[in-house]
Amino acid sequence: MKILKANSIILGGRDCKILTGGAIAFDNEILAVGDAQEIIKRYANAEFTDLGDDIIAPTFINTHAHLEFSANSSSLIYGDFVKWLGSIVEKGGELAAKCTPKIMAGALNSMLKSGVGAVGAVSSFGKDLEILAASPARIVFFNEILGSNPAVCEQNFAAFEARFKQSAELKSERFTPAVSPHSPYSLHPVLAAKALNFARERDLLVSTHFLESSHELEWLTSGTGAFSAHLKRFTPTPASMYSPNTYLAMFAGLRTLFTHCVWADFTKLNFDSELHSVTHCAVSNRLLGARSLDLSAVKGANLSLNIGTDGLSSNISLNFLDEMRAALMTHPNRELNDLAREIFIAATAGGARALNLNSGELSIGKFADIAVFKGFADVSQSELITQLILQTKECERLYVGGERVKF
Ligand code: MCF
Ligand code: FE
Repeated sequence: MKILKANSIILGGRDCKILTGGAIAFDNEILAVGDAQEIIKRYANAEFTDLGDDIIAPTFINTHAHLEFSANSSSLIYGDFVKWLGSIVEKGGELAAKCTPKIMAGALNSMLKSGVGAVGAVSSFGKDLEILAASPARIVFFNEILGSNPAVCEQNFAAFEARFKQSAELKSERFTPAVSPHSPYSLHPVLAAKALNFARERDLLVSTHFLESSHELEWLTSGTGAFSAHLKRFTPTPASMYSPNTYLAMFAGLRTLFTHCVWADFTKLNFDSELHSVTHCAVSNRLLGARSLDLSAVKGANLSLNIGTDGLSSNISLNFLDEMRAALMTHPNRELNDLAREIFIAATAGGARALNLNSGELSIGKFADIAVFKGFADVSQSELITQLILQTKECERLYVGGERVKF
C-alpha cells in the first residue's frame, strides 16, 4: 500500500474539487483520500511519499487515437477533409507499413509521459495489437470495420471477425476488445448492422467517426458534394446510405463514442445521453476542416464530452497536454478558467464514462490511476487547472492500478 501527500490534489469527477495539503492511500484501488495526518495514522505501514508542491490528479484518458499512422508527419493533405481522405486512402497502407513497432511504442510512450493512463485505440489493421496489449495503460481496443461496396460485405466482415478474435484472446482487466464502425460515408448499412449486432450480442463498446466535415453533412442530407467523386473509387454508383439520424439510430442501446460531431445539429439528433458521448479532437478538426466543436451545444443536449488526440495522421503530437492546450485555444469565446475545468473534466471523468472505466476521479473504490505533475509556487486554486494545462509538458509520475509506470 502507498500514501502520497501533496499540496494540491485535484479530485476530478463531475465537480472536480481541489483538496489542499491532503493525502491519498491506495493499493490497486483508492482506499482513502483526505486529511493527511489521519490517513498516515490509519495506514501506518504504508510506503509514504511527501510530494510537496506537486499536484496529484486522476490520469488522463485519451479516448480516440490511431497508433498505426504514427509514421506520418507530412505525407497527408491537410485543410480539406475529402482531400485528406483521398490522401490517406492512397498512402495509408504505405504509412502503416512504415510504422514499425518501435514507432508505435514511441508514440504510445509520448501519451503516457503526458499523464495518460487509459487509451481508446482505433485499430485499422491490427498491427498495433501487440504493442497495446503489452502496455501498462488501460486499453480499449476498437477493431475498425468499414466498406461501402455491398459486394464485399461478407468478406469485410470475415476479416473484421478474424481481427476481433485475435484481440479477444488478449482480453484482461486492462485490455478490452471493442468495435469501431468507421463512419456513415464508409460503411454499407448491411455491414454496419452486422458489426453493431456483433457488438450488442457481446456487450462491447463502440466508437465511430460522425459528422466530421461539411462534405459529410452534405452527403448525408443531400447525397451531393465531394463525397460523390471520392466514393467512386470504391463503388461505381455511390449513393448516400443514411441520414444523420438513421445512422445514429443504428447505435441504439450501445455505449458509443461519437468522434468529432463538428457538423452535428444537436437539437435535431436523437442521441442517447445515457450511453452516447462526444469525442473532441481539437487539433484534428483544425487540420482537416475549418470548424470546431460547439461545446455549449454538446452540453445543451446533455451529452458527456471526452477528449481524443486522433492519430499522427491528423495531429502533430500525441502528448495529451498538447491536445488539451489546443482545446483551450480553439474556443476563444469561452471564459478561460471555466473552459480549462471543462476540458479537464472531459479528459478524466468524461473519458472514464465513455470507455466505461472505474477511473477518472480520485475517490474511494476507484482504480488507483494517478498522475503527479510539477506544482506552482504562487497560483490560486481557481487557476490551478488552467496553469496545469498551460505550463505542463509531462508528468512526474504515473500510476495505473497503483503500479508506477516507467517511461
Ligand atoms: O479521425 C480521423 C479522421 N476521420 C477518419 N478517419 C481517420 C482519422 N484518423 C485516422 N483515420 C483512419 C481511419 O481509421 O483513416 C482511415 C481509417 O482507417 C480512413 S478510411 C480509409
Ligand atoms: Fe479518428
